[in-house]
Amino acid sequence: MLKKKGLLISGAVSLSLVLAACGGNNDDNGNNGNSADGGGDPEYQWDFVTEEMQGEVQYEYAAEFAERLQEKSDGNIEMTVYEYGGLGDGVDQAEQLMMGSTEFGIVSPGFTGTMVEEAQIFALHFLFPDDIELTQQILNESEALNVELREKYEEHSMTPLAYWTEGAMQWTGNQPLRTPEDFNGFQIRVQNSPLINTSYEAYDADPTPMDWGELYTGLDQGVVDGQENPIFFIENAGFHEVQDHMTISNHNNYVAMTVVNTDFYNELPEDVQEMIDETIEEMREVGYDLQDEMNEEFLTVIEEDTDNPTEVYELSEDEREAFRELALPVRDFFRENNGEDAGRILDMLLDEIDEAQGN
Ligand code: 6CS
Repeated sequence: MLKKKGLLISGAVSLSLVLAACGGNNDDNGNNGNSADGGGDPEYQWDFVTEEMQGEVQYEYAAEFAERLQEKSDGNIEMTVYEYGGLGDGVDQAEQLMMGSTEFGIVSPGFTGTMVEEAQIFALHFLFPDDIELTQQILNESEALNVELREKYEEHSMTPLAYWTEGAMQWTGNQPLRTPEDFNGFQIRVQNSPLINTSYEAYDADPTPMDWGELYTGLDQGVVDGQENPIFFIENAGFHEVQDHMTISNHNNYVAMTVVNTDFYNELPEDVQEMIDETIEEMREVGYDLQDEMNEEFLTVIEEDTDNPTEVYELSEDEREAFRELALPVRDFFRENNGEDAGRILDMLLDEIDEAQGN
């Protein structure tokens, strides 16, 4: 059995050491003080940290983002893109963005669950439409997220420039997961967000926060019984190798954010900010297509992997309804426990979702 995770992490660590050795002395804007006349060093040298490995959605998004900015700026902007592990785990990376030691990053709201209370909104199951394209449209246009939640993040010096989907989340387990009863006492690995815990406690499960770097071994050794993720990530991280069952539940959407440190961004010259904003807009379609293609491709790979057989079961609408009923009261818990603006932001988002669905 191939331990993909072990191989990948050692790659990330060695990459970070090489990159750290190459780091320069930049000012607060990542400006190295050199002029940008041909042949010189780039005017700006920034870091872009991701939570995934080369070949996966976040890394490929970041690499493309970096390339486009380099081209647009005629080489004056150079970004170093880091794989997962290059600068620590998911929570470390969010903290570095907050402190400004990293300029850009892709952050899963689950890793900021203890910093920005209202951001735990993404932990609510059955909130976004099942239609991923429509969900992406809502993520692009939502005022609740792009104005109100953005302000909440900015209080912690992180500016989410875009929210984007990495696909619907599915469950894997060491047993079939078809009814809420199947979750009774089931130890499910979750990201470090209290509301994700509450969402699983609603099914009587036993949620266990863990970084994904420890998850392959955790599943293999029975430290946890299962986990949730989009299909491409389940395959790429090799979780299906150590799990016998995968449930197509579509119980939530995996939302990632492209984040920039707030002070760093606000202090950039206007034309540089515009270049960044323009690239963010272009990347919406690129990010969508990346996850769309990978989620489709890797479902087939899992289904056809005879060396590591995984029983794939798709929940019926009635079966999903049993989970939805238990998940709905968690919205009230969110309103009451996740910051003074939780209820207002949730209501705004629910109205926006209704409108997008034509209700
Ligand atoms: O489950 C996780 O923690 C990881 N899942 C994805 C889809 N991306 C990175 C993240 O850290």
